[in-house]
Amino acid sequence: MIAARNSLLSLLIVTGSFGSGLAAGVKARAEVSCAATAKPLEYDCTIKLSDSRSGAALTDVEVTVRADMPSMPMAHNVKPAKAMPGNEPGTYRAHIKLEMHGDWVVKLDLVGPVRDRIVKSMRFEPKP
Ligand SMILES: [Cu+2]
Repeated sequence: MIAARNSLLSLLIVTGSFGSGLAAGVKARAEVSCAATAKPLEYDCTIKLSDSRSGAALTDVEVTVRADMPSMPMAHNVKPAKAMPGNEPGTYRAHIKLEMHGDWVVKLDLVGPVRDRIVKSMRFEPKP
C-alpha cells in the first residue's frame, strides 16, 4: 500500500544511527523530514533529535547537514548547512539546496552535548 503524497513529503526511509563507537556516549536518534520549497531543489528540513535510549529531547546540539548521492560518486558538492534550533526542544531546522532530485544520503553531524553522526537515505522529489 503506497501512502498518498502530501506537500510535506515524508522522506524518511531509513532510521538508525551510526555512532562513533564510544561506549559511554549518548547516541542520538533523528527523525528528518524535508519539505520542498517554492524554489526548485531547495528544501526546508525539520530534524528531531532524541537520546536513542531514554527518548529525551537532545537540546543545544550543533547540527551540520550534508547531502550526497551514493549513486553518483564525486558528482555533487552540496554546501553543508548548519541547522538552527526549532520551536520545540530537540528540534532543529535546516535549509538545504540540492543539485538534482532523486535518492540522496543525508548526514547529520552532531557536536556539543552529543557527538554523533547519523546517516539517512532520503528521496527528494519536486514540489507536487
Ligand atoms: Cu546526482
